[in-house]
Amino acid sequence: MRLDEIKISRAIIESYTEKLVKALDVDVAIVGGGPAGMVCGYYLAKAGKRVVLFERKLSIGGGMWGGWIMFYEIVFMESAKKILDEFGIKVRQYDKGYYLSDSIETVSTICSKAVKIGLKIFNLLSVEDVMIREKRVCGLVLNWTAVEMANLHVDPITMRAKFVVDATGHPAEVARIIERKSGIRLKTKSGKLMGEQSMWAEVGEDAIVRNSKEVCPGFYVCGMCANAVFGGPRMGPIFGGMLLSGRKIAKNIISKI
Ligand code: 48H
Repeated sequence: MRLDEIKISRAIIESYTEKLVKALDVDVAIVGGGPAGMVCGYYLAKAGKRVVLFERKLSIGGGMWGGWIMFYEIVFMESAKKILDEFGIKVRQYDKGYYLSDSIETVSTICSKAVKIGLKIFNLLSVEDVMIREKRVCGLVLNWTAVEMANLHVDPITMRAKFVVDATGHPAEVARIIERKSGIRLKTKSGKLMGEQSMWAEVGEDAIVRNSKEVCPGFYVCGMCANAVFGGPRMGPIFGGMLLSGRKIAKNIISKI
């Protein structure tokens, strides 16, 4: 059989376009494919929800690949072990209450299981704005990351979602856009972003899960973004809170759809 380049191009264009069109109107849109966003997407997809995840970079996994200062190990506590066990990730006990996993196995397994169960992941797409109707966040405005990087003047596309989740990590990018543009008072103490605090692993881990919640109608945060929005310390290479917070937001949204 001879290979036809045009047929290859047509196959890719048709298949990708079909996926993108389906992503324009969904139950949940997640921004950011780090550990929190992916775990959130996994549980939503597992519950049969129509859920898409948009990731700016070529690769999914956010800050988890690098483990701790490029040592590809992550640490987590007993409370998150169940999630790693559910994914079938190899876990080693280091000491009482301290567990380790290989960050590369962890990222690739979570990603694989999430996609296989139905999470639609779009890489190389950056969220640059949101849609708001009657003071409720109801969609996202997206552009190709390549357009963003080249600083080209190219208009974006728009998609609708019943719920939007900001899982963009430290920068809390979507929350910042809403704060800057919407005039909506956020459900934080000040009504604005509270900002991330300095390293304190024990407090930060608990705070991440507590702070993973609704920020304004239609809009939730999970992962590192939650502490940036509601104010909480960073925690270094402890990743249990990211997984627990992603699962919490998924459960929260599932109960509302
Ligand atoms: C599309 C975007 C956009 C955008 C960003 O940083 P992440 O890994 O986030 P989390 O919360 O899942 O995990 C945090 C963890 O990695 C971490 O940084 C920890 C534990 N730090 C502790 C410490 O003390 O430092 O992933 C966020 C993802 C990234 O892949 C970004 O590329 C992506 O979101 N992203 N995608 N549109 N506008 N902004």
